[in-house]
Amino acid sequence: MHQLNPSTLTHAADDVARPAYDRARVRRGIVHLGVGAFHRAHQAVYTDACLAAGETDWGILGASLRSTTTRDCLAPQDALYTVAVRESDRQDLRVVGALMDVVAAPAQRAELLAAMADPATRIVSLTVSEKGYTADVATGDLIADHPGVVSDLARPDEPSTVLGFLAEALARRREAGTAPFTILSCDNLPDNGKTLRRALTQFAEARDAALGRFVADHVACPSTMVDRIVPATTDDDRAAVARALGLRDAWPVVTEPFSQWVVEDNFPAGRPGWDIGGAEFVPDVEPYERMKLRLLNGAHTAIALVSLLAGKPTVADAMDDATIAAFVDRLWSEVAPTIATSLDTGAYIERLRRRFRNTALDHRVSQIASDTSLKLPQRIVAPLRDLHAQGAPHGSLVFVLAAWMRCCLGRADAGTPIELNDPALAAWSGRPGDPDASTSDVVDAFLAFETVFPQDAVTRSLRAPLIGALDDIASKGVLGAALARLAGG
Ligand code: CS2
Repeated sequence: MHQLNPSTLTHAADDVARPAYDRARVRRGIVHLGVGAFHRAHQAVYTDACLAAGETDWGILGASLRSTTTRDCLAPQDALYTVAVRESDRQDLRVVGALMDVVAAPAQRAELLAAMADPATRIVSLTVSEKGYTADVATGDLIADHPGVVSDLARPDEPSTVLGFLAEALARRREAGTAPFTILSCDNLPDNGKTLRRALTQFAEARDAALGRFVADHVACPSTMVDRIVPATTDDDRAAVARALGLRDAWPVVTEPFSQWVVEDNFPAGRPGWDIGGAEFVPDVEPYERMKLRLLNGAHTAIALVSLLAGKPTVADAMDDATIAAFVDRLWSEVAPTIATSLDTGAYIERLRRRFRNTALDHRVSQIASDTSLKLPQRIVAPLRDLHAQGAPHGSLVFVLAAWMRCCLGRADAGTPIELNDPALAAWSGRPGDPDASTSDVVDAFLAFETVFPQDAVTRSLRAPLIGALDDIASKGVLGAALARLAGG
């Protein structure tokens, strides 16, 4: 079987959608940092629609900041790849051409910086996950003692962090009299544009006061809400895509039919007409972002933690369990009142139920559980604090925090080990390690973890309910404890 590339594309199965535009005429206008599956199933697809509609200025250079895998897989394919859209038994394939090339820093650091400094680049977009911002996710404050930040401030022309690359490229543009690029954060952070802007300004100021002012005065960081469920690609996916495509694709991406992108329209250097592909441009993203972070991502985190303890491997498996499904319903009904009333949360939740039950996606709960300590503040703790302030019920959110603590202790209900991929948790020195520690000691230790919990009276008020929930999970198992709570009203 041939490998997918521009010259073999004619051998692809007839029903596969493919770039109907001349890729040779497309110039690079976007550099994307963090060229993982999510970017390729989301922003690149919207950009592909613009290119198909005749735009030629917005080709994407994708960059991985650490791994070389995406570059190595996509280089022989001239950066072409397949998006497989799945629901029930249906799979629709589309070959996307918007990605022009992929580089992998640090080996190609000079090339990446040159592309970012090039006046043709007018947007730098990011999907680098919560930890890529080297900032406190709740406040946007730079983590000044982060080893990557310290090293990038000491050697600004050899950056390794996202902020280091952005600051160095902006410094070069400023020096050359080139207008700055717009920076578009596409990660699930609250106020992602503002959070990025705050951390970047602080980083630039620490590097050089004039650069700090330049960022503060001239760099636009619009906020966005991005949404599409994109599980990590597996070898089975590769094989299934190859069978249907008629070509080998080293790294296809698999996703659901649903896709949403709400973007704050603030692009002083210009932008593609992403609305052609279905994006919505609005003056204020905040209500959409809050609805998505709290209802979709919050439920995802809840499902992931409960399911790790209960031994359910995927989101669809979890939703098939009556107790977990009822627990998620309870969580949604508690959290919905914290969302602006102008949005139809009922319809949104109804659609989430369907999306989460998509059995054609192998969405592993372990994937969602990665970096949980950086996800809890905006997904669980923030709505909990809003509900607490209103005196409204928030027991399901407390239960999620107890389930997280139980997962951190390292054993599922069946006694099997749970390994969380969470570097911020691993780096935290206060993590309880004594197997004989009492529940109250365990809860006290976690409540002192400042990455997750603001150190104040609201956090202290969680102590007793958390001890109750954690004891309950230990004695009844997570599903038994959840069921008892659901029955208790
Ligand atoms: C998930 C998200 O892994 C996670 O934390 O909650 O990746 C989620 O699938 C996307 O935000 C959906 O748009």
